[in-house]
Amino acid sequence: MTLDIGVAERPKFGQAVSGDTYIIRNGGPTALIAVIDGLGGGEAAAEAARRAFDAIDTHHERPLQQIMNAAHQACMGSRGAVIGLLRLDFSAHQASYIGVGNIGLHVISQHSIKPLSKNGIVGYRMPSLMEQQSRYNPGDTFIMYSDGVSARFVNAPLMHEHLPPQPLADRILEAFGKTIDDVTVVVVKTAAY
Ligand SMILES: [Mn+2]
Repeated sequence: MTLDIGVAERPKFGQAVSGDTYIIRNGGPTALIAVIDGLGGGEAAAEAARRAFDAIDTHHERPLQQIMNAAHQACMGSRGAVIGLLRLDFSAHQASYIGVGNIGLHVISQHSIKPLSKNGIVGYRMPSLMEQQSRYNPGDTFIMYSDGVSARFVNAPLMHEHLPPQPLADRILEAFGKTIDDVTVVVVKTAAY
């Protein structure tokens, strides 16, 4: 009801498993959206991503910093991961973001919302975490993606086609997904008034 969701993902060319994964926890007054990229490739990357997934899933209602720290603990001894955490508060129309490592977030909004991820590796080297908060307008679209997606998509003509989330995710993957890395694109469109 509150979110229209589209997801497109595929493993690196020649790999059976992806080291990327994602979480969407929606259904209350807020939602949590996470994109996780286990470092390296194949099974070891997938194992790191699974550990992060479980920690985030368990703690998904906590503040973002606590969720990220739980993932950090869980990923110690694994390959490590890069993670983006987005919280949407549907009544305050507030978006909060924490990203560690190369996860991208692009927001289609009248507001200028440009949250950035910080350098680091979850499980190894955590930067100081600061939640970046912005107001959004109902109807805004949030696109989170792993580094298997070229960030050039944000300037592509397809961004002006007003596509619903699933076709938009599919088109971004198709046109801007790299074959040399795992690819994940998560698109969530907030409900308009
Ligand atoms: Mn990657």
